[in-house]
Amino acid sequence: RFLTGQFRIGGMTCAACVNSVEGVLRKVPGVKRAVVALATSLAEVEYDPSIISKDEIVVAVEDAGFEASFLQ
Ligand code: 9UX
Repeated sequence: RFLTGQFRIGGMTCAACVNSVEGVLRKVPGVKRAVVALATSLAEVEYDPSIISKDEIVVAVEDAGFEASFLQ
């Protein structure tokens, strides 16, 4: 049973940032799918809430040097 969360990502200034945020997210245990859009600063993350919480996803992005907040 997966959930899909939308996150606002801050601090992405070039296309390589998108790749690095996606790479971080896809390596997080419990994340099944992550798509990041530079133009909108949005990330859509499909995750297993029995393995990881939305707050832990936020922390993983922030540990990589970006800002993140859960939208819905
Ligand atoms: Mo671009 Mo982002 O030169 O972390 S990769 S600004």
